[in-house]
Amino acid sequence: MNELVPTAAEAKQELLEIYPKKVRRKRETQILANDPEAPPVIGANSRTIPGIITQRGCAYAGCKGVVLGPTRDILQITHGPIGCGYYSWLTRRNQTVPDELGPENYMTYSLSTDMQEQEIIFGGEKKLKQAILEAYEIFKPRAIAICSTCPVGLIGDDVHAVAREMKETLGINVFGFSCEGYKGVSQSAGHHIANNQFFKHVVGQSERTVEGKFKINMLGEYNIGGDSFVIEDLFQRCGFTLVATFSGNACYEDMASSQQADLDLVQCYRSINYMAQMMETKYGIPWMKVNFIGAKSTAKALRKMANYFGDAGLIDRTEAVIAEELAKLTPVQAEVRGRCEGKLAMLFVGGSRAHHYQDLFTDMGMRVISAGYEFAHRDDYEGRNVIPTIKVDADSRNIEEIEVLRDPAAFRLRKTEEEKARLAEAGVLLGDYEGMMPQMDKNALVIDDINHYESEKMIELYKPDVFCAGIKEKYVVQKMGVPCKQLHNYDIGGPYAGFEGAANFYREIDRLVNTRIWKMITPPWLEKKNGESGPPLAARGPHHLAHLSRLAPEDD
Ligand code: CFM
Repeated sequence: MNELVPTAAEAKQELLEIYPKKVRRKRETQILANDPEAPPVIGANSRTIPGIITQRGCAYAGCKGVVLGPTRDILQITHGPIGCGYYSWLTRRNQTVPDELGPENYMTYSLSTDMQEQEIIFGGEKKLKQAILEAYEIFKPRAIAICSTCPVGLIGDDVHAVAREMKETLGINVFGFSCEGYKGVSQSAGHHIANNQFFKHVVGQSERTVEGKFKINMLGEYNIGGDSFVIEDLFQRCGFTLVATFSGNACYEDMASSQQADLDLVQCYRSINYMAQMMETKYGIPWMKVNFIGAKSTAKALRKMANYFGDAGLIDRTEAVIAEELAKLTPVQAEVRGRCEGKLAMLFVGGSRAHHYQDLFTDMGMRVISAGYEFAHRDDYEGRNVIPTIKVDADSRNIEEIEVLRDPAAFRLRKTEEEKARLAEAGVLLGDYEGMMPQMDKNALVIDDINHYESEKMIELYKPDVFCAGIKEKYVVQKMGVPCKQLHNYDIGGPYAGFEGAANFYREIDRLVNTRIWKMITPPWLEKKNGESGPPLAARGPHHLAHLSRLAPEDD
């Protein structure tokens, strides 16, 4: 039995071996040994090869499920056959607390036009109108959003025309999303489509004046397992005024007045960077990349925010909150470190968590030996500076790029170029994201759009102590004797954001990697042919990772 784990090159070779030539040529560009100093060019955001079992979702999932889904009082109607509405119903564990600005909560409902063959043949617009009227009668919402599924685009229903007509008839905001599942190559297309429509139809629609001194928007935080609640609490204690979150625990009114903020925070860069850029162009709001996953990264984000505003009182309060939280967290960190230090993690998640959650593992002294996104773009891996060199293919060209101009009435320059340069010198970088690769170890394997076969192979080759992925992978992985932590919906866990969330995560991972149950499971590749079991995975001795040279971890 080989006690040594393979080098990155050997592992890559093993992963690719099974593929026919053409497939291998493509996957070769998507599986890379990392170099944090000079991130290699990765093949990303391209079509999955048919026949491969990808973990990706569709554009409808990215739009309806991800960006629109977490809002509580925008009534969402799925125009399509019932399955799309049904399977996007409450599966993402978004939470919300209604308040006086948005007292309704429609999250527990799933509304669909339930298209039948009749509508596929003769058109579904009539049924959509009827559904909107019916929904309005029952709920009297302040806004209705219509999400398109594949057949809507295929048969040519004009959801936007229906939305305009209904807006006129009902006197409330009604808007549609052309987020047919087949758009683009993954849910990433749906994010972009959602950003565009939110920007066009919601941002700037409210007349209310938001009071508060240090006004911010939180973009790309979707309140899975209560993360937003933890972050909101930190903001409040430090003295920031949160105008809107896109879109965790958000209501229509919040989002409609978000143009009044003086700083946009971008957490999940992949799903919402479009919004940040459009807001900056139209209203003059600068944006800053933050990460509230991990103790060090949370502290860093809060400090950057306070320094952006530069107010002494705000800076002091922020420091006091950080100190108070770290005093509670440090003993937990020390305790779990004793049991988790040096253990190995792999993360294959969506478009930002594969990066963000590395900070939590670093806090615990664990090592990330491989990570990758399902649907991110090159900038999420290599950093924003590569954007000009990204080849735009036909799939991306199909997604609308809306032209945004400065709004002469609403534009207000928050920071001049000199002020921005001064802030950058002080470590407060605006409008930038350095990507995942610069933060990972040299020679760690970076894998884009990992598929089912490769996941199994990676576990066999590296025997990680924990594998982070989603529900599609979870039970397959656990049957191999390796714990799988779901980083999409957190299973029943969370929150994991901020300091409080970090403590939850440390404890949970500690339990997962140190429980003895895994020692009782024999992975399939060790099973003997005659039905007799070989030694369990955990009996295979320590990991040898000589080929990974450690780099001092830097937060984003
Ligand atoms: Fe952003 Fe997300 Fe993610 Fe995402 Fe997602 Fe998600 Fe994700 Mo699942 S918006 S890219 S499309 S952080 S639903 S809350 S966990 S794949 S890594």
